[in-house]
Amino acid sequence: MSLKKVAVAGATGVVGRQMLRVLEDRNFPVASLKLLASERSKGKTLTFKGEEVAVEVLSEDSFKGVDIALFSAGGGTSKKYAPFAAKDGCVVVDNSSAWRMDPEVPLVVPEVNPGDIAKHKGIIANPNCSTIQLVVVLKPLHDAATIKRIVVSTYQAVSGAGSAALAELDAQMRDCLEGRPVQCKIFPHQIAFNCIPQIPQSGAFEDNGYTNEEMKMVNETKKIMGDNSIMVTATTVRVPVHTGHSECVNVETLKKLTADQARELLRKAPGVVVQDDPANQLYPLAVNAQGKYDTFVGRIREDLSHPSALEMWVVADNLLKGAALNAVQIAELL
Ligand code: 25A
Ligand code: L14
Repeated sequence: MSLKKVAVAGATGVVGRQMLRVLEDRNFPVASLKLLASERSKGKTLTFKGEEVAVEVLSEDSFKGVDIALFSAGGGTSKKYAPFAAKDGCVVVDNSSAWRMDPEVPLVVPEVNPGDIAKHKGIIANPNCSTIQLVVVLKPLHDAATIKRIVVSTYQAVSGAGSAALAELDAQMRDCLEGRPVQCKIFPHQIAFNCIPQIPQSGAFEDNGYTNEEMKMVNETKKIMGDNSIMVTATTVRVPVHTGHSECVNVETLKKLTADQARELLRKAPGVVVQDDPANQLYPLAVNAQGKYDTFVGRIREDLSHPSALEMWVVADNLLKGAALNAVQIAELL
């Protein structure tokens, strides 16, 4: 691989910081690194490979001479600045939802549809965190037995909502334990010691009663798997976990798969680790997935109520496989 000039937009955010860690950890061939964020981060520095790098304010001219830009600064920022980067010959890997359903933009999970990268015109979209860990596990089952319908419920960590949200969870935990009233600024309700069936935390609901996050899982799953006939229904829930999204997944297949057959297929699947030994209380846990690159699956069993369906529990680090790692893997393929 030749050395690349890399920029990270949103470098000071929770995902941006993980992007730097992953670039470093995987020894990405970085010729130079530009860190971009909003006015608020002006004057900050971040460390990359032991060196301090100053954060610059993102502008239309930030991408001249840059080969690859990883964006994670929210949808509005991507919508506005990614086209300037693409125009300057830079390839953008965008972690926001801004471009994902654009028919001109590939939506890529390297274990599932790496070939779609070739169709890019300057912007490649990184899927939603909950969708990525779902499709990594479901792709081998789809190839073997054709998935007809997916019913998924998520238990999503607070870090998905950014650094201010993490600070709110911690403050509310302290307030609850010390008997003070909690304050809600980011989330519409108390998140400490609670579950909130609304993601994102503002402007979430669509006319059909689903949230944006739920509809992202429906639409992105079909696009990544390249199969519009797969039926998907989702309920997405915020839980008071720092990092690591968990999912309860029910999959109905055309051809029946036994639990043993599914485990066998998943043991061979790239990026997947089967943790399924109920006798020893072994199953995936968010606290164990945190900091890991793999997607973990367990509690695999045949659905009692259906002749050809499976139940399973899927967990991954939402900041790594759900965001920063997947983006860096796409950059590696580029
Ligand atoms: O819902 P969306 O739009 O899809 O957004 C998804 C995520 O993007 C971030 C935020 O994640 C959110 O969860 N984000 C979006 N809009 C934002 C906004 N107006 C926003 N963050 C701040 N302000 P995050 O908190 O992990 O931040 C991700 C990175 O995005 C950079 N960023 C935001 N707007 C930008 C931008 N970069 C360029 N141009 C813009 N217009 C952001 O840089 C961060 O790198 P930053 O300099 O704005 O934030 C640096 C530090 O500021 C602290 N912080 C976060 N939120 C707040 C805050 N401080 C005060 N008030 C806040 N509300 C954090 O410590 C952060 O590290
Ligand atoms: O579409 O947990 O990538 O708040 C990622 C973070 C959706 C919301 C996306 C969260 C967002 C999600």
